Amino acid sequence: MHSLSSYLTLSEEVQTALQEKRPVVALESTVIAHGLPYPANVEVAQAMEAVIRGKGAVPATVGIQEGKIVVGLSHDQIERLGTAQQVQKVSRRDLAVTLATGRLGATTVAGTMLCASMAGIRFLATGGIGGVHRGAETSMDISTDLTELSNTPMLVVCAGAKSMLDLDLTLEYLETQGVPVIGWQTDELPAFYTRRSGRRLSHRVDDVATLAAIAHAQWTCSLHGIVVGCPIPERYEMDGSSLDAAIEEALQRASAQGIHGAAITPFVLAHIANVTVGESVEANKALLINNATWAARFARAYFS
Ligand code: PSU
Ligand code: MN
Repeated sequence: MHSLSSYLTLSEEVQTALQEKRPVVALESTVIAHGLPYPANVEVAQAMEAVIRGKGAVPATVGIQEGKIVVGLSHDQIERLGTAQQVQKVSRRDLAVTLATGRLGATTVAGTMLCASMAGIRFLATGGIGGVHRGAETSMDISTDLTELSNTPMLVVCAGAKSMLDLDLTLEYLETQGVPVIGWQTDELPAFYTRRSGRRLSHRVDDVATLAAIAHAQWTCSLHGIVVGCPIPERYEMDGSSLDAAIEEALQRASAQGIHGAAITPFVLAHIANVTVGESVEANKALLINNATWAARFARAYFS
C-alpha cells in the first residue's frame, strides 16, 4: 500500500517552518520550465526565494522528480528544471501519471496549489494565473487553475492574467466558481504586463491586516481559493497596444501551426519575448519578484 507520504517530500527548511507554524510561500515551477528562457528562469526563481526569506517567510518551490512531489526544491533541482529539455507541465490531470512514470515535472498554479496544500501551505506566489482562453466558447479551453481555486484553500498572489486570455470570461468563471478576486491597492484586475485591464473588481484591499483577516474568514468558513491581483511595478509596465498586437500575431501563428491546449501559453510567451526583444522577460521577472514579496508579507500577517 502506498501512503501520501510515499509521494510527498518536504525540504527540511519547509518541514520545520510548517511544524513551527511559520509562514511558507509556495512557488510554481512551470514558469521556470516553460514560461521563461534560461538563465532568466533560474535567476528569477532564486530571486523570488531570496525576497521571501528577506521578508521573514520560507519559500517552497514545487516540482515533481523521480516519482515524488518535492515541496522546497533545492538550488540544483531548480537548475535542472530550468535547463532540462523534456519537462512535463503538471496540472491536476497530469499529477498521477507524472508520479507513476517517474518523469520530471513542473507544476502549474493548479498543480502547485494541489501539491502545496497536501503539505499544509496556504500561500502561493506566481506571475499570472491561467484563465478562460479567447474562443473558449468553442474550444472549451479553460485553465484548471480556475477550478483548482474553487477546490483548494490557498491565497494566490498574481499580477492578474495575461490579455492573451479572455479577461471578462475569466472573471465571470471565477465568480461562478465562488472565488474572490481582490485588487491589491487597485480597483482593477491587473493585466500582467500592464497595471490596468479596464475590468473593475468587486473587492479592493489596501493593507495587509485586512487581507489576513479575509484569509482567516475565508478558511474558517471552509471556503477555498483567493486571488490577489498585484499590479506590475510602474517602472516595468509595458505598452498595452504593442503587446496586444504581438499577442494577436502569436495566437494566429499558433492556430496556423495547430498549436493548442497546454502548449499555447508557452508558445505565446516565447513569441512576445522575441517581438519585445526581451523587454517582456524583464517585466515578467519584476512582477514575479514583486508578487513573491507581497505573498511573504501577506503570509506573515496571517501567521502573526
Ligand atoms: N501565465 C503566464 N506564465 C506562465 C503561466 C501562465 O503568464 O508561465 C503558466 C502557469 O503555471 C499557469 C499555467 O498555472 O501556465 C496555466 O496553464 P493552462 O492554461 O494550460 O492551465
Ligand atoms: Mn488550457
